[in-house]
Amino acid sequence: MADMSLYPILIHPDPRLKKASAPVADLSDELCKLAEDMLETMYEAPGIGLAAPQIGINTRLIVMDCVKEEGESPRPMAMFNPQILESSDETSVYEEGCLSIPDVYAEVTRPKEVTVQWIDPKGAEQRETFDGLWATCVQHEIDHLDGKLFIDYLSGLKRQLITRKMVKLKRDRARS
Ligand code: K2U
Ligand code: ZN
Repeated sequence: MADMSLYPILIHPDPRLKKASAPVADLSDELCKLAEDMLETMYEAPGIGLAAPQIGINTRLIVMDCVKEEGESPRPMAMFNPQILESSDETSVYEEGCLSIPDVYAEVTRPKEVTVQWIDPKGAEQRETFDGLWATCVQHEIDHLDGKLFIDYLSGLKRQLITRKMVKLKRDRARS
């Protein structure tokens, strides 16, 4: 395998997680290599999604692989400039987590189905409608590109408690 590199994942609170990311102007080999490294970082975490801002790169690139059933072949996806074209009125609730907010889980309500358009690593424009965990994940990742975290959907009090917990976690990690 070409030499892959793992990236450290930023932990909330971090200003880079709140910044809106810039669209990709031109696809390049290094951006495709970045997508490969992000998939490697995601699988190692482990996670089912990862957005470039989470590794401190504010560009509009997300990776996903929500295949969870053992034995099913994985479906690694890299999406440049993903855009939600349509969202269902019907919603679904999922207990979400975030690799940038470790060990915190909370219910988030989102549209059940979304139609997404993006550019793939070959530079081709793709469009697909997602439902289930894929729909939840792609919305969670696109939020990251807009500097939005799943805790932003919670009450101010809950968000404050979680942020304080993360500040303490970062302090303890810095000490160890
Ligand atoms: O973006 C991220 O931080 C990775 C997220 C993606 C995600 C969050 C909520 C719901 C679906 C996807 C996760 O931390 S990946 C870990 C995970 C694994 C299985 C199910 C939910 C979350
Ligand atoms: Zn996240």
